[in-house]
Amino acid sequence: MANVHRRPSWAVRESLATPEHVFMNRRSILTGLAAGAASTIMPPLAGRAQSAEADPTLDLYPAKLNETYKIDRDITPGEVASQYNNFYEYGSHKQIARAAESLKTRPWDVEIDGLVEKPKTFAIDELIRAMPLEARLYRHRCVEAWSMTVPWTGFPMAKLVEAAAPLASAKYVRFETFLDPDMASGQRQVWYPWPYVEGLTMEEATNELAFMVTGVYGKPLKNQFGAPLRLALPWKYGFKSIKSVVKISFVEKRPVSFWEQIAPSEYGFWANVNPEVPHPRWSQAQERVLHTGETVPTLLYNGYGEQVAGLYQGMEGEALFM
Ligand SMILES: Nc1nc2c(c(=O)[nH]1)N[C@H]1C(S)=C(S)[C@@H](COP(=O)(O)O)O[C@H]1N2
Ligand SMILES: [Mo]
Repeated sequence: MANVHRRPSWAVRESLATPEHVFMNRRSILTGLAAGAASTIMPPLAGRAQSAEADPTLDLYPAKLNETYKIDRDITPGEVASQYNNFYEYGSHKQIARAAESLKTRPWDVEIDGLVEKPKTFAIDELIRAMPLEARLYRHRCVEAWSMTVPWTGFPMAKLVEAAAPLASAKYVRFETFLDPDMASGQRQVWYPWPYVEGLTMEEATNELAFMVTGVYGKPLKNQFGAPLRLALPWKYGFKSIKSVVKISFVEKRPVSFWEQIAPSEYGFWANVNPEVPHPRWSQAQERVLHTGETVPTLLYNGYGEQVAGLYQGMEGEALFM
C-alpha cells in the first residue's frame, strides 16, 4: 500500500511541455488519479485477483504523453470512465467493474499466429516491456451514442505488426478475447458467440491511430477496461476496440466479429463513425458526453478523418459506416 502516500507522478513531470489547451485536461487526469488512489485504501475484496499496485509493469507508468493527438474536450474523470463500461463477459450493463475483479490478468499469454514469419507467444509482461509505451488522449464514441475522452497508455499496433513480420498473403488481423466462463460470468450466457472477436484490415492495423492499450489514467489498465491488453481505434465505434486480447492472428479472409455474428444488419465489419448514417434503430448524429450532461454533434470518423479517410478511398460501395 506504499503507493497511497506517493504523490501522483504526473503532477511533477515538468519535463512534459504543457500547452495551455491541454492544461485543463491534465487537471482532469489528476482528478482521476486522486480517485484511483482513494480506492486503494479500501479493504481488499475477498477473491480480488490483484490491485493495480501489484502489477508487474507498474514502473513503466506514467508514460510520456504523445502531444501529436490533440483533444478539444475535457478528459472524462477516471472515476466516471471506470464505472461505466461495456464488457459483456461480465454482464450486458455498464456497472461491471466489480464483477470484472474476477478477471485474472497474470499469468497472461498473447499468441501471435497465422500468416507471419515470426509466430510467437508472448508472456504479457515480456510484450509490454518490448514495446515503446506512450500516453495518448483519444476520444471514444460508442455505437450506443455516448462518448468519452480517455488518456490511454500503450503502443502503436504497427509495432506489433512489425514484430510479427506478416507475409504478403496476410490481408486482415483477427483479435480474440479470452474464453473462460469460470472467470467471466457473462460467458455462461450461452446465446452469445463467445469468445469476443474483432478484425481490421492490414492497412487499418498499421494506421498510426491503431493503438494497443496497456494502461489508462497513468496506470496499468484496471480490469473493467479490458486488462491487460485491449485495442483503441478512435475513428471506429467502440465495439471494435476489443478488450482482454489473448490471440492476434494474421489471416487471408475477413474475420466475422462478435457483434456481426449477433446482428449483421446493425454491426458491420467497418463500423467507422459517421453522423449521417443512422444505426437501424437510432440516430448517430449526436452523442451524449459522459459526465458532462452535454449532447454534441458527432463528427465523421469521430474527428480523425485527417489520419484515416485515405484508408477508404475508392471503397464507396462498402458499408463503411455500420
Ligand atoms: N471483449 C470485449 N471487448 C469489448 C466489449 C465487450 O463487451 N467485450 N465492448 C466494446 C464496447 S461496445 C465498447 S463501447 C468498449 C468500451 O470500453 P470501455 O469500457 O473501456 O469504455 O469496449 C469494447 N470492447
Ligand atoms: Mo460500445
